[in-house]
Amino acid sequence: MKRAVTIQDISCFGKCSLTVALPIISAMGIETAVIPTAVLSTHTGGFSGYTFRDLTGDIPQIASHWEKLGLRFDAIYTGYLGSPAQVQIVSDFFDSFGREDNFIVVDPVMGDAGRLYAGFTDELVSGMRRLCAKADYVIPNMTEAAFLLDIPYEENTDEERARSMLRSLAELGCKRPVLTGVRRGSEHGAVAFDSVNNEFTSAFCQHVDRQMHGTGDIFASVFTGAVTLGKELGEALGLAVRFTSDCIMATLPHADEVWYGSCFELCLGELAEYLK
Ligand code: PXL
Repeated sequence: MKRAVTIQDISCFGKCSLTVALPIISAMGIETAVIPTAVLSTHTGGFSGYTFRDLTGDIPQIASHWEKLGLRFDAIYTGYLGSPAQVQIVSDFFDSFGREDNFIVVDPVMGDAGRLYAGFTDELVSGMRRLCAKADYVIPNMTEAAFLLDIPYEENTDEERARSMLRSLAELGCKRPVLTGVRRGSEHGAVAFDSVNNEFTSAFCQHVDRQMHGTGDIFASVFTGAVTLGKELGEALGLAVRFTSDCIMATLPHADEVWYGSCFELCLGELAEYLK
């Protein structure tokens, strides 16, 4: 059985980060260990007054116990990290648990729609840039890629601009960057660059003009699960685009009630079928 570890926060209410990654990767038949980086009452998108308990100090202790146990992971996948100090500690975790025969996915969760999430600073952006350099795969959205590359955010980025951004992302040091939020006519999708083989792949689906929280986490979780199961980059990309799009479609009838996140639960039972 394959084993992954995912390192991100728990937003107690609101569907994102660990409450998305854990069920999705588990549903793909992969043992999923977690390191919660913080506990928040809700995610930070669009609310004020949420609680935030920082668990940065626990991460090295968990890592050190796991080292004594000799634990190994086929995949290490990180998402939302709450501070530059946490980014550094996660980078140390990569040094301890990254191996020749496993891989690292960094989803540099930092913002959306051209803006950084609440509380995020330039220092976090530079830390995330360094973390991305250690990853085998990075999965920024358009906003995060613009911050990582220090270029203007453009909402409507086509495949050609996406390819040039992906080449620049690879220059940061990551072998296989994946860029989400790419537009192709009435479609929306993701483009990936395998800098080792100098190959691009892409996957698209119908664009839905609605912001939905947590879809980046759904995409990154399915993508990580698929690569953990040994799928090729193009297939993993296709699965992640398809499942994310199906979750968005399943959410639309409930869209007035579910501003805390998308209804991925309605599709979760089918996820194993996508892998056949
Ligand atoms: O979905 C990304 C995410 C994860 N965790 C927290 C967030 C967000 C996005 O806003 O606030 C706490």
